[in-house]
Amino acid sequence: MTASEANPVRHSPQWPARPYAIVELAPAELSAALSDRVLCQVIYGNAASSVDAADDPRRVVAPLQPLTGTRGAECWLSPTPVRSARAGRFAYAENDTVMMLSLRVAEADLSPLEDSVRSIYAELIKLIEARGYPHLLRIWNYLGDINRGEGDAERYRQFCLGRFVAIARPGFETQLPAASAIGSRGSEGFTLIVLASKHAGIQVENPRQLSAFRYPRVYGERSPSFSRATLLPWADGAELLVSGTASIVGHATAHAGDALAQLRQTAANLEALRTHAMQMRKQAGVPIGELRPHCYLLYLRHAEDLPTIAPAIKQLFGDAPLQVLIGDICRSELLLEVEAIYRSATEPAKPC
Ligand code: 3EB
Repeated sequence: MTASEANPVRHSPQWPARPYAIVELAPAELSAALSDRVLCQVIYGNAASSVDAADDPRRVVAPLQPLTGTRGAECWLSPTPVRSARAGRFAYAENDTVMMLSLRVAEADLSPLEDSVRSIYAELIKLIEARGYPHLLRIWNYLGDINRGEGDAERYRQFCLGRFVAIARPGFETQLPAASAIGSRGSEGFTLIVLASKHAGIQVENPRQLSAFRYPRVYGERSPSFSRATLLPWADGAELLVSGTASIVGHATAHAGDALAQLRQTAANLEALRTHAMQMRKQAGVPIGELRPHCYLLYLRHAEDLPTIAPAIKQLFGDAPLQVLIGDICRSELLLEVEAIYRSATEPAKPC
């Protein structure tokens, strides 16, 4: 046994219990005033028309239309009262362990895109550091017309460039958050939703995929700054927050144009990541236990592909809740992408 294995606590601060629960709300439940336990309410697509999102900084509209299920919103609840406010262009709520932030920027204020994204991310980093939640755990980026533009002028690539310039600093490639970057059609502008924390998450990469931050030059001037997943060894059970995961093997797109084959490849990628994360006991400082699916979100480019993939969804992803949203994926050959949360059964955390 090495010294670090014998005394893992010295290297990993004590983690509290998971400081949020995620619940689904039906569209009819949205209009009620938010209690002091709400960290963030993410309202999907058309459901936004039934509520005034501007009345509370904790409400944010994700401009993507749900295709299945009854989801009107996803609500992040805190076990303790939160403080919420606006700061610059951001709105946020915090509970002394985590902070959730959101921002919405109109298309008119996004030009040029690279510079705008750079200043948005710089503002984000400044804000979380000032408030004492300096660790980015999970980010959702929703950008109108994400595939518009040719080659390096494509909006996703311009976005990646701006994000990289804001985030890059010595050692940043070991502290990248999990992320999704999805295109909203028919809704311009940029929406950003962020989970930040006082504790640094453990970055997880996928053994079947080249790390996105190492993608070669052909995919853009600067590579995408995100990790495949963030592992959080909460005292009441580990949690794995998984980035949008697509049919990419190594760095190459697999099964261009075939939604069903892409779904199978994506499921295999998720399974490899989950298995890999369960082996990261040493980094976590505690046994992780069996990480089981808690929920999935599938972004689908073409609604018409749903009947083709629906039977396979059930077969590949089982009984965990799975929501389908219409959204564009950041490589035009990709037809779908799946993000996930896995959690291990509650067990007292004990040192390895
Ligand atoms: C990929 O694996 C697919 O740029 O933040 C997935 C998740 C993807 C996040 C991002 C991009 C991002 O490269 C695309």
